[in-house]
Amino acid sequence: MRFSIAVTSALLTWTALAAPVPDDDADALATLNELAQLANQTMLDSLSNSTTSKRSNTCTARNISVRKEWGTLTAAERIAYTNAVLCFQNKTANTPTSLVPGVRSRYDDFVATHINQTLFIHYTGTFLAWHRYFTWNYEQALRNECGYTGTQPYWNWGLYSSNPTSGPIFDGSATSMSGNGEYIPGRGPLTLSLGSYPNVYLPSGTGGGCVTSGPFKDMTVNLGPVALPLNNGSELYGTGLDYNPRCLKRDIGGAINEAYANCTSIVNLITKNKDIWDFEMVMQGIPGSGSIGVHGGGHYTIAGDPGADVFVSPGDPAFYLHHGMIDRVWWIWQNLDPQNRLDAISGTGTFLNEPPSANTTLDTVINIGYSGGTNIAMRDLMSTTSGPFCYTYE
Ligand SMILES: *[C@@H]1O[C@H](CO)[C@@H](O)[C@H](O)[C@H]1NC(C)=O
Ligand SMILES: *[C@@H]1O[C@H](CO)[C@@H](O)[C@H](O)[C@H]1NC(C)=O
Ligand SMILES: *[C@@H]1O[C@H](CO)[C@@H](O)[C@H](O)[C@H]1NC(C)=O
Ligand SMILES: *[C@@H]1O[C@H](CO)[C@@H](O)[C@H](O)[C@H]1NC(C)=O
Ligand SMILES: *[C@@H]1O[C@H](CO)[C@@H](O)[C@H](O)[C@H]1NC(C)=O
Ligand SMILES: *[C@@H]1O[C@H](CO)[C@@H](O)[C@H](O)[C@H]1NC(C)=O
Ligand SMILES: *[C@@H]1O[C@H](CO)[C@@H](O)[C@H](O)[C@H]1NC(C)=O
Ligand SMILES: *[C@@H]1O[C@H](CO)[C@@H](O)[C@H](O)[C@H]1NC(C)=O
Ligand SMILES: [Cu+2]
Repeated sequence: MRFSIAVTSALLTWTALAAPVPDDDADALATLNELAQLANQTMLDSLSNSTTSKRSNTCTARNISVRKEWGTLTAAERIAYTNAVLCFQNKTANTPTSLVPGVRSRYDDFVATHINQTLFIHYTGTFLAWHRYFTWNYEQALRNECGYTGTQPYWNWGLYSSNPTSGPIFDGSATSMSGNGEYIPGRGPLTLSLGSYPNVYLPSGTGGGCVTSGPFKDMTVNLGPVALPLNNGSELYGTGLDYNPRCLKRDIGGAINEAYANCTSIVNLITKNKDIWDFEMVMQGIPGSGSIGVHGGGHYTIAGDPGADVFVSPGDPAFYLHHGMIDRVWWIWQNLDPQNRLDAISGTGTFLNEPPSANTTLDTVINIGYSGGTNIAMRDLMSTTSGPFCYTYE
């Protein structure tokens, strides 16, 4: 008896030391994992059931590909991924320089596309599906053009949320996505302005300068800025399309991550918003509410240049791990009630419907320009196991 108590408390101590989430968030992490398993099982069951399946699936439970959290990848798998990204940054661009003078690589094709379409893919009915297609094409390009054999990893923001640079994604090691920028002291908050809504002030992180170590230490950011908030109340503007080579800057910190993208906030987003409009607005932060949602939470945890620039944010390779998680959260939400949620769409084709535009529907066609892909209808982007897709999440 004494022995088993001693063993149990030793295990608890070990768990507490190794725990990547604070105690008050640990239950929410367990709940999030349960929700993911339930969603996954429902989805896998429907793959082989023509009664419940809303689509003809070409995907089976046997050959579906599985996207994983960065921390669960082996060191070799992480390095294979970052090597593929470096390779992609060294491949010739498809975008004509007559259209975008600053593109220097295939990687930049994706950045240029996102810059070009920013006002038609955020706070729109296409937001989730567009970023699903964008991220999937990036994953496919890494595989087809750079020999990557794995899947797109994701960043579960709730892990290490109070100290993200202590976690495996941002610890700056050779097996990370590179870490923080060099610390630049004395900076004020990041000021986010959105039309006539009150400003949102976000605490600065513990970096601010160029990334100092890891795979992307020597990376060159070529495009941007378009609208880059600085930590002194002003914003740097540009077209974003000209050649503007500079280092990758980050300003990672725990305050934004913990306040907006902890496990509890992820679980609440999924469970408290039954309607797609509420779900996608809470995820992106309801303007005027003061919240930036988990979407803003992830982006401004990375921050820096181009991470804090809404237009140019895919210029930081961590973007795709962040949007992997955005997609995973949508996938969980959808598959908790697929009959009602798989095809749920709300919103229009313009940022906060400004200027007013038509409602997005299943027939709305999107594209990702010179990044790749085709013109594709929303209908084909709603399920991760039909249309072009055949993947699930761990
Ligand atoms: C398919 O789903 C229906 C409705 O949920 C269920 O009644 C049926 O048993 C399922 N069929 C199979 C083969 O699992
Ligand atoms: C998975 O297997 C099914 C049935 O064999 C096949 O039709 C489909 O093309 C496969 N999909 C992938 C992505 O391998
Ligand atoms: C970039 O590509 C060139 C030729 O395509 C190759 O010689 C060079 O080694 C590559 N550099 C890196 C860092 O992959
Ligand atoms: C903020 O910093 C930028 C870049 O260092 C500088 O150009 C700008 O003048 C500063 N703005 C204010 C209001 O201090
Ligand atoms: C977790 O996130 C929610 C919503 O974003 C927030 O209200 C709460 O204060 C956060 N928890 C911590 C410990 O910061
Ligand atoms: C667009 O969607 C809104 C909100 O769902 C709805 O009230 C409106 O009637 C729709 N407009 C058209 C033209 O379908
Ligand atoms: C930007 O979008 C417009 C309108 O969709 C398109 O014609 C143009 O080719 C796009 N440019 C790039 C670089 O993708
Ligand atoms: C979903 O199913 C796949 C395939 O069986 C599995 O590898 C993966 O871990 C599952 N994910 C969850 C969250 O249960
Ligand atoms: Cu985006």
